[in-house]
Amino acid sequence: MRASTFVPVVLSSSLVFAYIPCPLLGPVFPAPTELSQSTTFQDALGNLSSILDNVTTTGLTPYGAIPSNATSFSIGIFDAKSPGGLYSYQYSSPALQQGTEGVKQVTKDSVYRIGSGSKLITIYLFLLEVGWKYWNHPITDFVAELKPAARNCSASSNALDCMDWDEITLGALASHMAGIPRDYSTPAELLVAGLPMPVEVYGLPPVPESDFPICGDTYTDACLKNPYLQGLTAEHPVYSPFTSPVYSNGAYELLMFAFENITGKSFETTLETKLFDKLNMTKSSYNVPTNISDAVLPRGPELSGFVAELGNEIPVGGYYSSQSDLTRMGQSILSASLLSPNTIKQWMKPVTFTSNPNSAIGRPWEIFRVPELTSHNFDLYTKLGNVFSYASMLVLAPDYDSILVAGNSSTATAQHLTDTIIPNLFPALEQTARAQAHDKFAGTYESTTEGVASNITLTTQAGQPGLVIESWYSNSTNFQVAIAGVEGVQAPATLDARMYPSGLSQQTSATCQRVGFRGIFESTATPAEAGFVGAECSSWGAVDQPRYGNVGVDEFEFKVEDGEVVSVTPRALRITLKKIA
Ligand SMILES: *[C@@H]1O[C@H](CO)[C@@H](O)[C@H](O)[C@H]1NC(C)=O
Ligand SMILES: *[C@@H]1O[C@H](CO)[C@@H](O)[C@H](O)[C@H]1NC(C)=O
Ligand SMILES: *[C@@H]1O[C@H](CO)[C@@H](O)[C@H](O)[C@H]1NC(C)=O
Ligand SMILES: *[C@@H]1O[C@H](CO)[C@@H](O)[C@H](O)[C@H]1NC(C)=O
Ligand SMILES: *[C@@H]1O[C@H](CO)[C@@H](O)[C@H](O)[C@H]1NC(C)=O
Ligand SMILES: *[C@@H]1O[C@H](CO)[C@@H](O)[C@H](O)[C@H]1NC(C)=O
Ligand SMILES: *[C@@H]1O[C@H](CO)[C@@H](O)[C@H](O)[C@H]1NC(C)=O
Ligand SMILES: *[C@@H]1O[C@H](CO)[C@@H](O)[C@H](O)[C@H]1NC(C)=O
Ligand SMILES: *[C@@H]1O[C@H](CO)[C@@H](O)[C@H](O)[C@H]1NC(C)=O
Ligand SMILES: CC(=O)N[C@H]1CO[C@H](CO)[C@@H](O)[C@@H]1O
Repeated sequence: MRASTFVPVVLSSSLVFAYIPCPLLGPVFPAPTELSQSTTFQDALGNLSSILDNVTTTGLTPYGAIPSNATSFSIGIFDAKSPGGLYSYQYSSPALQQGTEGVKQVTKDSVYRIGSGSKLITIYLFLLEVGWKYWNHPITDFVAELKPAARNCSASSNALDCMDWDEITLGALASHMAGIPRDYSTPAELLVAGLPMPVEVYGLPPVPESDFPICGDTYTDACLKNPYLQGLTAEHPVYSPFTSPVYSNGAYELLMFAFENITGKSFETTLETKLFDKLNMTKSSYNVPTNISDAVLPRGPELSGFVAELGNEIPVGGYYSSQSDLTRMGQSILSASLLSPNTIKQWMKPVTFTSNPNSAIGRPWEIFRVPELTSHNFDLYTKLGNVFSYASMLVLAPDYDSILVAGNSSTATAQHLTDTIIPNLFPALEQTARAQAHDKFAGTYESTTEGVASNITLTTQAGQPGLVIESWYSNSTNFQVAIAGVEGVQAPATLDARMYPSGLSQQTSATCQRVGFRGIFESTATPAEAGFVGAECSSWGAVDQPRYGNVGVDEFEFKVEDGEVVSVTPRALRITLKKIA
C-alpha cells in the first residue's frame, strides 16, 4: 500500500485500508495561474522568507547546518511566464564584506560560477542545434581521436581494461550511462591535488613518473583535447556500459567535441549567440567575465576559483550565470520558447533509475520523486553544480510549471536550502491549483436536450488529486453504477471516479478553448496483496477503456469561453452538458 500523510476522504467502512487515488503521471490540476495574486501562495512565500531569515541567523536548516557566516546565496522562484520570477531572496554573508573586489551585497544579477549546472545548459544547446537524432550514434562517428583506442582493444578481449568506444553512444554519455571514467586529471586525482605529506604516510605506493597525469594542473593548466583523450582512453572503464548511471565529467567533454564535429561550429560561440544572447542572459558567459564588478568573490577572484580557466572542461562545469539569467533559461524551458513542447516533455523524462527508489537520471537531469508532500507523487527535475567556492541548484517541477534556484555555497548548502524550500512551496502551489480548478470546473452540468435527463456534478477534495465526479447521470441512469458494473467493481459505493488534465487543449478562437481531461475509475475496496508485478497504482494501463462507439468512456472535453468553463462533453455519450452552477 502506498503511504500518505493525507487522510483520504474515501475510507472503506471497516478498518485499515485507506484508498489512495492513483492518478496518471503528470499534473493533477491545470497549472496554477496568477500566483502573485494567490493569498495561499503569497502566504507560503511570506513563511519562506521568515524561515530563510532564521536559517541565515542560526545557520541551521531542518536538513543540516549551513556555514552562513561564510556563504552567500541568491534564491529565485519562478513559474513559466512571470517576468523576473515570483520570488527572490538574497543573503550576503559577513565574509563577503571583507572582500576588496566584486559585490558586497548579492542581488539577482550577481554573477556566480554554476559548476555542473553548466551540463544542463550544454545539453539544452545540444538539443537546440543538433536535436535528438544522434543520441543513438556512437561517439567514434564524431570524435575520430577515439578510433585508435576502439581498435586497440575491446571489452570482449579485455573487459577490465578496455572501453568499446564504438558502442558508446552520445545518449549514453549525456545520461552518464557509458560506464566511462569520471574524468582525467582533476582535483580528485591525488597526484594533481598534491598531498601534504609523502605518499607512503597514507599507505600509497610510489608510482613512476609515467603514471602521473600528462596534463591538467588544477587552476592553471586545463588539458588540451589530445592529451585529454589520450589520458582518458588509457584509463580503466568504471562500469559495464548501460548498467548503472555513473557520473562522468569526461562524457560531457566528449559531447562538446561531438557538438563541434556535427555542427562544424565553435561550441563557445554558438552557446553565446544561440542561448545566452537569445535569452538575454546578459550576466552569463562561457569565459571569465572581463568585468568582475558584479561577481560574488567570497575569497577574492583567485582563491574563490572565479577566474580559474577550465579549458575544455568549461561545458562540463565552468559557466558563469546569475539568478535572473537562470530564471530566464528555466522559463524558456517551461514555456518551450526555444524547443517544441514535445521535445521539452521528452527531455524532461528519466533515462534510467538509480538504486534510490525516488531518484532517476535523465540528460543530465537529476530527478527526484517527492512522495507524501502533496496529493500525488511528483518529480523534480534538478541539476546540482559545484566548482571551487561555488554551487548552484536548478529545479524544475513540470507538474506545477514552477522552479527554484539556489546560488553559491558548498553543495550541501545548496541542497539544504532547496530542501528547506520544497515543503514550504509545493503544498501551497497544489492548494492554489486545486482552489483555482475548483472555482473554474466544480459544479453541476446539465443536458439541454429535451427529454434526456443527463447531468454530472464535479468537485475537488481537500488534499486529494483531480476533479472528482460526485455524481453522473446519463438519460436518467446512474452512470457511475453502469461504469462500476463494466469495471468489475463490486458495488458503486466503492467506485472512485476523478479526472485529470490530459494536456490536450486547443484555442479555437481568441476567447474560446477546448480542454481535454481523462477519467480514472478505480475501486476503493481493499485490493488483494499487490505482490511484485502486481497492480498497485497502475491506472495508466487501463486508460481509454471501456470504449463506446470508438470513444473511451473516460474522455471529457470542457469548453472554456473568456476563461469561464461553459460546458462538459463526456464524449462517448455524445452529449454536451451545460454548466448551470
Ligand atoms: C504559514 O505559516 C503559518 C504559521 O506557521 C501556518 O499556519 C500557515 O499554514 C503557513 N502557510 C502556508 C501557506 O504554508
Ligand atoms: C529557527 O530555527 C531553529 C532551528 O531550525 C528552530 O528551532 C526555531 O524554532 C526557529 N525559530 C523560528 C522563529 O522559526
Ligand atoms: C563561522 O562560524 C564557525 C562556527 O560557528 C566558526 O568556527 C568560524 O570561525 C566562523 N567564520 C567566520 C568567518 O566568522
Ligand atoms: C567528424 O568526425 C569524423 C569521424 O569521427 C570525421 O571523419 C569528420 O571529418 C569530422 N568532421 C568535422 C567537421 O570535424
Ligand atoms: C592498448 O590497450 C592496452 C590494454 O589492452 C593498453 O595497455 C595500451 O596502453 C593501449 N594502447 C593504446 C595506444 O591505447
Ligand atoms: C535584458 O536584461 C537586462 C538586465 O540584465 C534588462 O535591463 C533588459 O531590459 C533585458 N532586455 C530584454 C529585451 O528583455
Ligand atoms: C563594470 O560593470 C559595472 C556594473 O555593470 C559598471 O558600472 C562598470 O562601469 C563596468 N566597468 C567597466 C570597466 O566596464
Ligand atoms: C433515453 O432513454 C429513452 C428511454 O429508454 C430512450 O428511448 C431514448 O432513446 C434515450 N435517448 C438517448 C439520447 O439516449
Ligand atoms: C441528475 O439527474 C438525475 C436523474 O434524472 C436526477 O435524479 C438528479 O436529481 C439530477 N441531479 C442534479 C444535481 O440535477
Ligand atoms: C559567495 C560566498 O559566500 N561563497 C561561499 C561559498 O561556499 C564556500 C564554502 O562553504 C564559502 O567558503 C564561500 O565563502
